[in-house]
Amino acid sequence: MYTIKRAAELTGIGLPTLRAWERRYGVVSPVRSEGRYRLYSDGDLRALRIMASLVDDGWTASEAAAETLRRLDGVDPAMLPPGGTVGEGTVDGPARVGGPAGGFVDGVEPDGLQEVMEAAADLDASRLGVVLDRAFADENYPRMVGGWLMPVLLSVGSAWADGRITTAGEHLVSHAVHRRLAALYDATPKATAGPLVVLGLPPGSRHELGLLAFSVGARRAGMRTAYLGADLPTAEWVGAVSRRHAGAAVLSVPRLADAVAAQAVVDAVRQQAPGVVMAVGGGHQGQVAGALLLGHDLAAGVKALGASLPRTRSARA
Ligand code: B12
Repeated sequence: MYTIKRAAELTGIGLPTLRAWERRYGVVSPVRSEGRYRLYSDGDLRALRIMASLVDDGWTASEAAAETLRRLDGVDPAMLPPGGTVGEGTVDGPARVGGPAGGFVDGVEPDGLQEVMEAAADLDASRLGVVLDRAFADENYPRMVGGWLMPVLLSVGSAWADGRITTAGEHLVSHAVHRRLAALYDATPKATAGPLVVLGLPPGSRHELGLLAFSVGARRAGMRTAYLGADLPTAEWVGAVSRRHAGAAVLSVPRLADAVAAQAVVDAVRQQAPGVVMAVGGGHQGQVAGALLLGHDLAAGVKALGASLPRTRSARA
């Protein structure tokens, strides 16, 4: 059993939200300790992750609560074992992703999604590698990222939240994707002139795949980039931007929980280095004020960033 603090750490959901979802929507009913403290079970955590994932994907809280209970399908969350599955427990890909309207581009399931899900469930690294290598061979990089990679990652997240794949299965996929994006980044010729663009995540934020994919696109467009990765403390952002005389700093805000830290970075850099273009991407970029919003599309975001730089670079095909 987990205390409310530990449940918040494990699910990424804030304490007031945890209490509100229990009180208003009844998605969990944690038992109480002798001292009347809430105690969450593994099943409660699973219900909370499903709810969080749906809300993150744009569902209203009440819709998300109804869907969470539907997915748990009468199974008492408290009875589910850690890593146990919900419903039939088959790995058949998500029925829908990204909210009530569905999240796939044009409603079409990405090619090979089923294989990714099965490979993740079986922890089959070779099979996963074959599917990823096939997808990464697409010469149209923005299409591969927006039309294939991001929908696949969202599906992996939903399957993990539903208990259809384990944390190990999710890590297998996200690390394999990370290695391929990092290899592409390193293989892209580096620009030697033009303003430097520093890219990274706010402190506490570890979801870097969207930003790394964007960094590859920025480098391919001829921008001079320095990718600093996940969980960068605010003082380090200020130091890096000032020391390297950066022209722009790009942060991703993948979760609502990352918005406060991202705002602190934007404010601190703007105060210390007012001439630097501050830009944000990721699902919750709209929660950050005083920065250029790069949107959700990689190619459009790269273009918008290029246009905002003091001196733009021409795109390489
Ligand atoms: C892989 C993954 C991880 C990996 C990340 C590895 C890595 N190196 O990045 C690891 C294991 C570290 C991880 C950890 C956690 N994760 Co996680 N993770 C994911 C997963 C499956 C994919 C994340 C991803 O890459 N998304 C990228 C794309 C797919 O999504 P996006 O950020 O919304 O971005 C969109 C656009 O904005 C654009 N974009 C993205 N970045 C940028 C940048 C720019 C500049 C531009 C222009 C565009 C752009 O592309 C996307 C397409 O629209 C998601 C599922 C999901 N729904 O995203 C869960 C998910 C984000 N994780 C979740 C959780 C709960 C966690 C943990 C709290 C779990 C835990 N107990 O430890 C921790 C928190 C870590 C932290 N402090 O940040 C939840 C978040 C729920 C919530 N509402 O907050 C999710 C949604 C899973 C779920 N369905 O419940 N995770």
